[in-house]
Amino acid sequence: MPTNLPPEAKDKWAEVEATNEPKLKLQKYQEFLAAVPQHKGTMKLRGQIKKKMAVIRKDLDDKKRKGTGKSSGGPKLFVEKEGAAQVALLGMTNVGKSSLLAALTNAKVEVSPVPFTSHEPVPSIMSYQDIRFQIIEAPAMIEGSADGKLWGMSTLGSARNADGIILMVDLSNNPVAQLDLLREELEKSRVMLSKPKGRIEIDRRHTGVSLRVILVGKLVDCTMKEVEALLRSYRISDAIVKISGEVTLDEVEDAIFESTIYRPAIIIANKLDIQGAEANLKRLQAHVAGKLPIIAISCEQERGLEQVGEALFKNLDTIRIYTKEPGAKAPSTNPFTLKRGATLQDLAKSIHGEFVKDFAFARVWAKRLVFSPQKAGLSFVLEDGDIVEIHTK
Ligand SMILES: Nc1nc2c(ncn2[C@@H]2O[C@H](COP(=O)(O)OP(=O)(O)O)[C@@H](O)[C@H]2O)c(=O)[nH]1
Ligand SMILES: [Mg+2]
Repeated sequence: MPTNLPPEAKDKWAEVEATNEPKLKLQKYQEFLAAVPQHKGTMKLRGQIKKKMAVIRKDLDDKKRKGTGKSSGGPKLFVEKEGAAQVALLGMTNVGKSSLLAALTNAKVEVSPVPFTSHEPVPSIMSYQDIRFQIIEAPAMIEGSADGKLWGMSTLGSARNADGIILMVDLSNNPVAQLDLLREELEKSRVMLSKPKGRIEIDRRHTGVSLRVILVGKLVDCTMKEVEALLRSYRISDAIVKISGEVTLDEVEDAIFESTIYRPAIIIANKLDIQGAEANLKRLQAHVAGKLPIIAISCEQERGLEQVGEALFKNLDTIRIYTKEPGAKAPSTNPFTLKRGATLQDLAKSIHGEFVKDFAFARVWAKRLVFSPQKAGLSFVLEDGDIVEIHTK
């Protein structure tokens, strides 16, 4: 839905962008909001701005209390990444999130029939073969989480911050409605669960470049001129904008405020042991229609739990690379984990920042190669299980 912002609002937005000083930014956000007309088309935008303001306020509050040794008492918003990938475990209260962590991970969690026992993201590590996934139990989702209700900021912050998402539903209690609620709150927070058709990156770090729009793909409902006019109406006149895939004008406007992000997800349907669960599972499967993988489990009876690790591994597009020192007989048993599509350059970077500069060539062992080992350069695309020996200059 188009936001149709008046020029005053666009001017105010330029002022928001121009400052990074928290107090001033807060004030500019406030002025921007006051200039945004209240109608359906701006609902999402207003919600988003309020959330950003809440984050700044909490930050200021935390800083103020630091010297006094007291915390603000508010929930922690993020957890530092650990392991191959961070996965946010989302679900309404009592669906069995803590039970799943207790069954699969090292976490010390509180399983409780009392609703809303977890207020902060709870991290834990789950091992699958030689990979370690970090699973974060997010505070329960409710209707309105995306608007910051209850611990909503922390719940949705966990989702944005993670590499992937588990949507957990309770099969004893209308799982279709639960799933829709989760998806809706995520969508309001601009977290998408299906791969976007296009991508927009607005890079304002460059100054003096004037406005350069690089289009590698297709504008669905507008011309290049209209895109440039829209950007300029927000006073964006010095930036590099990259558009790839299929993109609409609305999506370009979205990207000015906050980029929509895509997170791969799986659905875990719990409490398969309860009467009526099978029928609800069938309804859920029909509703999802193959768009997301569904794993049916019972934490109580420890059924189906063995499928979770593999489903995460497959759907998060993780690959494992085993590095080998030149001259060593065997590769390391502790793999580097990268995203599917990663190149030798990505590997070198994740080993050490300096490695790319010093990189001379690599030798790669893999079954798919005609000649293994094969000599390869930085642009070589890696696959799961590759063994790599990097030679430096
Ligand atoms: N019948 C049944 N009950 C379960 C299962 N998993 C969890 N529960 C119960 O559901 C309640 C909520 O579990 P909890 O893990 O605390 O849910 P959370 O709020 O999502 O973290 C507890 O009373 C659990 O014992 C299951 O597979 N089957
Ligand atoms: Mg819990």
